[in-house]
Amino acid sequence: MKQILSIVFILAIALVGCDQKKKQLIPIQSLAQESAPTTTSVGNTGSNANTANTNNPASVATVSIPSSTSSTATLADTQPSATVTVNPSDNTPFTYQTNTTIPVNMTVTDNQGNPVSPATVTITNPTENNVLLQQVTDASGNVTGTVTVPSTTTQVNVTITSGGSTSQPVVVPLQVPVTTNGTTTNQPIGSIGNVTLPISNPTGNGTQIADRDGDGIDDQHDFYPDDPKKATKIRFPATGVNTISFEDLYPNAGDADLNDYVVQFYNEEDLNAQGQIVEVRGAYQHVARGAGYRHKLNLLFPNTVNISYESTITDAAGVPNNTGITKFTPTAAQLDAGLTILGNSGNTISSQNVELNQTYAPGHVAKVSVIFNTPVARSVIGSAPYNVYLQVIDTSKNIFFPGRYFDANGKDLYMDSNGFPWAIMVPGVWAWPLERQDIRNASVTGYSRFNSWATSKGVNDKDWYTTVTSGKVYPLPSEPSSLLAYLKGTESNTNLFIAISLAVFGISMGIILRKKLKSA
Ligand SMILES: [Ca+2]
Ligand SMILES: [Ca+2]
Ligand SMILES: [Ca+2]
Repeated sequence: MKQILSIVFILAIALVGCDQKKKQLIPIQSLAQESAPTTTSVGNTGSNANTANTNNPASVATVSIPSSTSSTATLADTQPSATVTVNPSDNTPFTYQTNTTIPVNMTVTDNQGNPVSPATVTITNPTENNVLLQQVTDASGNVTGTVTVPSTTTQVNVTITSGGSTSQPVVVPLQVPVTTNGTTTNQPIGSIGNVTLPISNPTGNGTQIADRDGDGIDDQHDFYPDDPKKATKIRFPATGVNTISFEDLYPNAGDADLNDYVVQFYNEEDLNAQGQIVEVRGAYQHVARGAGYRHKLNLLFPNTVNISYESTITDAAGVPNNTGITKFTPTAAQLDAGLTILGNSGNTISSQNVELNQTYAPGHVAKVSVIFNTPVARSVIGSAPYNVYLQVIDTSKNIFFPGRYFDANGKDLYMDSNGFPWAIMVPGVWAWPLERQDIRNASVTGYSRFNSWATSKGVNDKDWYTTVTSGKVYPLPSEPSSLLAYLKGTESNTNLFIAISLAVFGISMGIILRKKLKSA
């Protein structure tokens, strides 16, 4: 009986530390020995393995990243080679994005050119040590999806797991040198392409991998090793929160103080072994309302998805607020109308939080759960923060991020007459400008490198938000954000509650067992 009791107590203690352990389970690949590939050029330079395979500098070209290893016995000792595409003539308009989404269109082959299936492709960000994409190749060795990283990220790591072992990472640069008409410039890659393993038949002959739930992702890479419906957890941002700011005068240009409606948020996704999205969670806190209008923060998914949705609302102190949404399965019409994350902004925050003399009073917190009753590919819903938008109650206008909706002439409907967006996302806890202080105006801005970033169309000063002039932005308390502090509090309380319940359960089990022993 004592043994049973101690097992239950150990279980209880394990649960208290459960969050921490799960975080440690995220597979972190060792950093590669080699950094960027040797210099590549795109153009008509002939037969070198590192050059692009096009004679037309204006078209999409493929750049090879060579393997650093020659053929060796096992996958674990080798570094695969990879290709990326680059499109020197790409002129995607700058839309003030601080993150970058890169398509992945990959076929994994061995050194004989045969597709490798099954193989697990894992793409991580070595800077933030987080998983960006993970899925098993299909029968043709293919993997399709996207990875999303902060625009400051310079490289990602790709590893291949097959036949019970994992390759060394191949380091994929997110910018490559491109030579056009004798001029070499760094260009962003257009996609991550094929990966070739320097050995043959890595799947082996029925080599068993430890895969308790049989979903095809080995236990070491499986964030949910006992749940065959889930394999990978992706968090956005990798740690902490990001900030979303809206200007609310759409369709008129705003004053660019980027504080009319501000939320801090993060998202988490659970994916299955095929890389399909099974579940999305989000936490959002309303933190500023430098506006007269009232708003709602909504989420728009394609009306074809089959989901269950719920939103739990509390105030900043964790006291439940009855404006949440009970779990329901939205119809196509309800999906088209948008799913409410946070309701009427006239009620979700008590202070505007936009003047130096306004004491910070953060607003309501929404915890959102989206369960995909039918899992969907990444292409269906896109990347976090997905299609989140502001509904302005007073004007009946919806305000979206740029880059999504265009008129018949191709003009972005959500870039204003000055070429400025109504919505911007900034990494981390970001101190927004004071009321009516235009972030672009050199004499009042708190962000001296913002204009350089904007006028260079995102090429220079990608981390403009890290240079802040205090006194010219709203004086936010230092990190961690109140959202994270709040969530940390509620999560540890929940686990503590489970632990205490289990301990009580264990004690009662002991009592029952003792009674049984006595009566026997
Ligand atoms: Ca598994
Ligand atoms: Ca699993
Ligand atoms: Ca304002």
